[in-house]
Amino acid sequence: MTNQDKNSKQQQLDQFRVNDQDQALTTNQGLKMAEDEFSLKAGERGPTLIEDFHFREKMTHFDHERIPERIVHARGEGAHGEFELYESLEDYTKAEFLNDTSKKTPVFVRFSTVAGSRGSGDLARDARGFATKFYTEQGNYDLVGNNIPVFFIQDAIKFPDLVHSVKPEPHNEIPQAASAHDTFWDFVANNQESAHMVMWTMSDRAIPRSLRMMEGFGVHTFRLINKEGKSHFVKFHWKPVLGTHAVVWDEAQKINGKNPDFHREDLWQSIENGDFPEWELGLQIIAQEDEFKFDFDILDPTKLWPEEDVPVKLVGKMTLNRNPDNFFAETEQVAFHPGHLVPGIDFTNDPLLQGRLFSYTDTQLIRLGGPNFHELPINRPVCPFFNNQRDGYGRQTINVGRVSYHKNSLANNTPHTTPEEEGGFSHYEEKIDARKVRARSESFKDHFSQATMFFNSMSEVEKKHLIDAMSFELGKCKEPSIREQVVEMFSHVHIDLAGPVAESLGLPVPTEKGPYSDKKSPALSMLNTKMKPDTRKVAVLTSVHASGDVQAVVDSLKSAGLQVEVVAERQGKLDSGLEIDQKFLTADSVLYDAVVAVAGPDASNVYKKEASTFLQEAFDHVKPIGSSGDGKQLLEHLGFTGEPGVIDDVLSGSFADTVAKHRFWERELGGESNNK
Ligand code: HDE
Repeated sequence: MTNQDKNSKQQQLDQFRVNDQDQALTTNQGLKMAEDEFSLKAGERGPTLIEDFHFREKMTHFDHERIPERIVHARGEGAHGEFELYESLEDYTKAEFLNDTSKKTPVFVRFSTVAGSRGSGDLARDARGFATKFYTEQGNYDLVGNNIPVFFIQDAIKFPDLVHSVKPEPHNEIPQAASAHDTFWDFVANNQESAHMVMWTMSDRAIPRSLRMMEGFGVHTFRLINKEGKSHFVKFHWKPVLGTHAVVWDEAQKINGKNPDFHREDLWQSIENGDFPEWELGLQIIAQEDEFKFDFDILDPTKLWPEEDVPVKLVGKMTLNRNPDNFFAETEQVAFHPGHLVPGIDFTNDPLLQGRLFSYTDTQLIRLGGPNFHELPINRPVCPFFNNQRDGYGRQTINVGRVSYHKNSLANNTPHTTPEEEGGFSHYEEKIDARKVRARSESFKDHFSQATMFFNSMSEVEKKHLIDAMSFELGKCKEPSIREQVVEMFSHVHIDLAGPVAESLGLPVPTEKGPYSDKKSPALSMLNTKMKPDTRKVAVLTSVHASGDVQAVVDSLKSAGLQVEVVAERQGKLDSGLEIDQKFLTADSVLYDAVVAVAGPDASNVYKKEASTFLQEAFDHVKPIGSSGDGKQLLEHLGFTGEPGVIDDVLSGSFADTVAKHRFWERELGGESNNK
């Protein structure tokens, strides 16, 4: 890629990228060293000498390599990309990156789980962070969102309580990256504003198939401000081009063991393969004068705006097309802040958002060690920045001159402010006439209606998964009173949820608290998402010496846009000369979207045993299953033939269409629920 093809952020980062290959090893002072394997000693068998500056520098640097992990969202992965706008939004906002369709804005995105530590597994049942830094020519704009459109609490002052409850319990630091424990559910039952978000975290949304297949939400209501100073309320959405898909819970738990980097690797590999992840940016807009036209308060972060009532307008597309060069320098040091704004976007009085505006800078000060984190390459704006801030740990800018104050005459009163009409940021002048109180608005007090709407909007299988998830989580709680309180609480959401959960816990079914709202929002069901086969991963099972045209199967699946791995008893090559990608020992059905059996009765006993286990598990996880040639006999033997999503001959017809359907839930619903 020539320098001109690179966007402004990549050109800027190039100045900091260093390639050590073929270079002489030096100390940090640039001194070439003749030896790097032996410390300086008094005699070959004697003590190490303190004058060994090379040893001391190397060891000291190593000792200081770690910084505190993020208190929440510690485990994450990032990627670079670009954002393109479909149409000018100047009627709503003066933000230039949302006005000019000819501009591509560089972005850096970091995805994360919330509760687990940096080294925890990717498939924890949890919300996912979805934070985007737009490097605009007017400064950095950060959209620091989640894959769930609502939040557990309504006021930021409760965030430390929420996080203390969900993090591993303080006496024994158990469990890691899981909400299935007493303190979390104690918090839920005693802070019932969490009801709606808990519905989402107990749903399949909390165990995504891929980071590329999940939605993103800004959560809070923000404002868009146009050139005339007119304000509209807005909610931000990211809609994945591949649709929104999840794995099933049994699979999630197994993936965490088989490949705890499942999401991280999937993101990395897709970008390396050129299958660039894409999302469309969506806006829901409410006119200023319609603020009070809804049956919920639009400033309440535990409420969403049903898409059927306030449509999502798709306004642009983000493509992630480059992996970081260095995880620490980029993904670990990136510092997001919902208060990083550009003119044309502003806050509302959502009390959760207001508190976040304090927390994010504060946390970077401890995490990144001082106030100069904006100078780190990943955090630098692509536009110039000047002010009178000076000094502090790790300062890199060499500010010349003697003036570092405003107002001044010695530097002609510069750096100068910029009037609003010329692009200077100025806050939206909202009229406030209020008493100073510690209180919550009456309009925030309905905690259950939208939780009920979420439940009503789920398909039968999604409802079953919700019931199973709550039964699992509460089943892991040790205190009987917590189980009882939660079941009682969710009887306010729906008896069809609380009832089966109570039964599975062996508790009396609570009394019905209806009438329950019958409102539905079909957009909330993941069954109404896009179904595409692209980049879905298929395991082709075969045996080293077996007959069967594995090559033809691989070619046909690949030509349909699927990713294919050949799995056999050992690595190396098949008799036909085809490369084997995985052996049964290193592969597992939970790591694939679909499975195709090719070898038949002439295959080895190892194949027959391993392939049967593989296929059985894929079948239980209601995945598409196929065969080719003699492989059909194995499916017959397992009793799968004729079942939904099971295709005898993947070479005739399009197996990709079957894979696109993701799962065949009717197979699951035909069986018995674990609760019975
Ligand atoms: Fe965060 N959150 N948060 N949060 N959050 C952090 O900032 C906080 C909330 C979100 O990839 C921290 O740099 C408070 C909602 C993401 O680097 C911290 C409150 C949403 C990330 C913090 C919230 C988020 C964070 C920890 C309640 C969705 C990861 C490290 C008022 C809209 C960003 C850091 C990354 C990270 C505070 C609630 C999203 C401590 C006080 C709601 C995606 O500052």
